Amino acid sequence: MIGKPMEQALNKHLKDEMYSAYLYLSMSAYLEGLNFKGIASWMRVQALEEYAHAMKFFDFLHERGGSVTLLALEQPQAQWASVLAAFKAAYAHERSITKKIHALVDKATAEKDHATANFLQWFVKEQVEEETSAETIVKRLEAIGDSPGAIYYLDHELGKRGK
Ligand code: OFO
Repeated sequence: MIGKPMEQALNKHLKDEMYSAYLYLSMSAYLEGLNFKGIASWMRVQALEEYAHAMKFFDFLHERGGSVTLLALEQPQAQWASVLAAFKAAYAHERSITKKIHALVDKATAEKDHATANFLQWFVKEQVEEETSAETIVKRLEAIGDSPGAIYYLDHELGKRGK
């Protein structure tokens, strides 16, 4: 049975993962508005992945005999200055999620909650991938600069994700 402080911390993080989904869905809507259908689709797939992350917390809490409490989500930002600005925000968001995951690992270790510490290892690994994928796109967009041909090529390429 999971302890109450850890139950609360995992419920808070479940919300953070749902917020990640909400934020990326908002970015997807922004990108649709710019008519970058492929990049918008990439973000939409990312939002679904975040929902799946949240559900891992949902299921783990139940498996451990804990309760799930769905907390209120903040309204995400809706506009960014550019596609690059949106991806820089996504990269910064992933880095903040990594810090939160690491803090949860520290908490689980301090409380000798080995089951939770083990569960969180999947997320430690996942965050390495999440940061890399956001950072790679930021670097590509920085290299592209104002070249319309290159950004439409990227739009086409990112649109293949999940298809
Ligand atoms: Fe983007 O990895 Fe979950 O939040």
